[in-house]
Amino acid sequence: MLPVPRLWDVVIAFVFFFGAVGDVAHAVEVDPAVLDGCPGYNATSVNVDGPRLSAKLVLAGTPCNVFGSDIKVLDLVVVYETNTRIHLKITDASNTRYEVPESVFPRPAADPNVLLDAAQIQFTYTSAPFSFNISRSRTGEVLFTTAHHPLIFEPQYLRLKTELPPAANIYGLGEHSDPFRLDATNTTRTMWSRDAYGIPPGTNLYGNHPVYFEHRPSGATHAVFLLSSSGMDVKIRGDGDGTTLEYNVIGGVLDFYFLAGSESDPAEVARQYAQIVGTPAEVPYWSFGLHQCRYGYVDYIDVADVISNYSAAGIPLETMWTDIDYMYKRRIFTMDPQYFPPARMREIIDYLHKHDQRYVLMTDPAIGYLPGQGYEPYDLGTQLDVWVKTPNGSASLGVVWPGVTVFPDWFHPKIGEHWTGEFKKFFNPETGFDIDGVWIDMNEPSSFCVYPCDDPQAQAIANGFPPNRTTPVPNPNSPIFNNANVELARRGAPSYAGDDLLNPPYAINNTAGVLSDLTVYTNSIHANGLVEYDTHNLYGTMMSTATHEAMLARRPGLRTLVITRSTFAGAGHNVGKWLGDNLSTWEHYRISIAGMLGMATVAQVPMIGSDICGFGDNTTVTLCARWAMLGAFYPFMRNHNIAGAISQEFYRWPLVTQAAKNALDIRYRLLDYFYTAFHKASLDGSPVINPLWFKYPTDTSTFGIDLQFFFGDSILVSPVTEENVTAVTIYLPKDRFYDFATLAPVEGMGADVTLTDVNFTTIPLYIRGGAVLPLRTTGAMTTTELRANDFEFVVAPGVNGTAAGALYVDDGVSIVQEQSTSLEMAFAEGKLRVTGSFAFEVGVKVASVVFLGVESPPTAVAVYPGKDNTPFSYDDANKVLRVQVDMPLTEGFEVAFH
Ligand code: MIG
Repeated sequence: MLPVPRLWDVVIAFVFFFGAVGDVAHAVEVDPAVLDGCPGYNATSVNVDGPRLSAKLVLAGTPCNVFGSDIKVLDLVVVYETNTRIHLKITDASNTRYEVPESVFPRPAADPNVLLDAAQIQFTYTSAPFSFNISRSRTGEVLFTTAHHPLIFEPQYLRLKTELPPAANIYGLGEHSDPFRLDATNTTRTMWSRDAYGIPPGTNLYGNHPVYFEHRPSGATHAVFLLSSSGMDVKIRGDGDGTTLEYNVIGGVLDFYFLAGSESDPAEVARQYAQIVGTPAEVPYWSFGLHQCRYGYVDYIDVADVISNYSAAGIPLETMWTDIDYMYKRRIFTMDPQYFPPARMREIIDYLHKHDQRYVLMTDPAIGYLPGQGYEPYDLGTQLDVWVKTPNGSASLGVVWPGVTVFPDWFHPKIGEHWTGEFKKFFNPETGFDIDGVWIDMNEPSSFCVYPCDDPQAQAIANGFPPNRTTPVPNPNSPIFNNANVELARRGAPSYAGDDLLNPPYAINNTAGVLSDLTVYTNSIHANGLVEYDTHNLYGTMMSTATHEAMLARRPGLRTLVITRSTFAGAGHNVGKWLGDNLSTWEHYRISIAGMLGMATVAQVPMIGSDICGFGDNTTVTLCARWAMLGAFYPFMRNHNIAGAISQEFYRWPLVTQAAKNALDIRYRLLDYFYTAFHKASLDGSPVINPLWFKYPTDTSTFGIDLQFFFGDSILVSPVTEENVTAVTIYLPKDRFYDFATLAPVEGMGADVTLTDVNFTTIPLYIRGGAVLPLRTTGAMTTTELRANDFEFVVAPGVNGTAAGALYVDDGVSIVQEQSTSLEMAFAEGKLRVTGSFAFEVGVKVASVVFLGVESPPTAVAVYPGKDNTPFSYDDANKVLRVQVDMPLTEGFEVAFH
């Protein structure tokens, strides 16, 4: 029997997406003069105790009450936490206000021995009216100043504004589809998680990372992080006289971390930010392989065909994915018996595992509201009482894929029991579906309802799907589940008396519309009396953590791969992310680089990638070919497509097949190089993807570049960026490079270079001088096979004639490694030294060492330990010396030539 096409998907997707993009924003523009005319505060009772300063801030005049009543007295606490970090917090002196809970975001410890004399940045202040500066100690340069812009602190409106240099170089404040360097003349970055089909620029998207890096032409970079999950608009405005950056926050407290960064090495600021949000999780080695996904694989035969087509085409497919299509009536933790019969699905998963391939399934947070129907995920969660609640204690309802739904409350003490329990059952390796990773979606959280949820459109969706559904749509505010615990749990929690949690006086620029549109109502209650209004932006990260833990419980001791859509600061410590519903357009191909830089480099979420060949709309052959190659340099490489669009697996067109094969071959050769970078990131937060200015911090031409980037520290990726074009103009900084294809030296002149004849199966790559790259030798259909390939070390000296690199090898999957191998490679004066620890049995050898930029053929080459006269070959055209070394990775060695 042929499966029936899932028309409902298309109908729902259409209605939903139409609804989402049809909404208007409700931004308020306030005359800046009104805000600057507010009285501000005076600092009194200032008390300094070592690295800690505290003060009372007392309202300094007639309240201006712009969006509520000015709070009369505030507490200010400033702590020098480390030599490079100042923590500044302003709260209401007399009322508890919401703060991001420690359970979600553990605060970094302060160095008890911090020395003020060694502090790289300074806090100074003026008492009346209160304002403060953060400046760089060595130079006195002001990095942040609130002078001239009074602080405003009202129950639902907090405003703090700094002045910055003209045309300031500001990066971050993601997630967004804006240029990597934000437009300093006019940018508003709104923080409010939103299901953002089509990822429009200038709008709030799925994730929220209220941190920015600011880079100065001197080469210095610092960062400012506002630890707040409240909705906010960060407004950047500027002209020739200067730039201002203004926080407009609708709740919580002002909780800032100022990071000194460095005067010469931008990566340092990323490492300092990692000290606050946590270093990124190490992911399994296999997760760097190619992932294939789509929405609309309508049955298990589709899934199986894709797996075999990849193999027939000779394209290495590491991991197969399945979207919500597998679920029975779109209910999580179910398998559709007709289209995805469990026995067949187990066969597919077994097949994949036997071939060293993997499988990933999607899970959504929303759980079908199906009382009395024997749907365990709902029934058990109801027993445990773990749903987000309305103010009167009933479950807060929405409309998502399964129809009317409830939403797990990740704050609930028993939610782990529920979520992990369902994972253990459904994804049980013995009796369930033995997935290798999880994809979590719709966790903004997304709902199809605009506010209030009784509008005809949402009802039409709910009534239309699933077919023959009989469950009525209850009014979400009706008291269905009376729950005494809610009131108990609220004791001691912040008071919201008088606050308007649905329509606050200051409306952030939420593209979805009002705060409760297309999500859980903002007056909903979480455990401990927390409200959705304050915690909305944490939902995706909390689901991520719960899912990471559920996966750990299934496979104890193994690293997890969880790919989430919504994130908050710190998410990268446990999970990876994809950049949501892009479109199959060149604009989205290009913006994917900025999106990746924003997450990998600034936000510390390095396991990141965009949907390759584009999610919405139809791709073109050349777009997909170019994207296969660009995507080979995303940390997370996944082809994904919307239901209804033309198929875009890499084997669909010969050109794309060839492009994908070429790029994957390079990616796999570089995999241990990249894995080594990831390992370093997990230890200290060093970025795995670098914008050009990270490597050339005083070259102002690099500051705005977001169509080129470094994969790791040393591979410059410069993709072609337009349709039907075989040329690209790129910037080559003043430095020594090597063409990755020919290995020939290339002198960067600090100027644009136009590359021509870049055919549709080639992506321009350069090795940055100064690197020793541990490449795998070519040819592998899985990462398991790849790990049986020998190494080839490529020595690419920089302008000063030296080069250095590292190689880290472990078992690729365990959280705790009993043994690992960690090498350092250093080259100078014709000699490469390989040293390190060799505890992990790598099982392969370094077959050859390739020296680049060797001006003339050597007279002799020696390998130690080994023989004095080692065979070599020399390529005069490209200045490449190739030495066959055949050294096992069990001890150090040297290769010298003269
Ligand atoms: O409302 O699961 O971003 O990747 O294919 C759309 C179906 C729901 C949105 C995700 C997309 C996924 C789709 N999902």
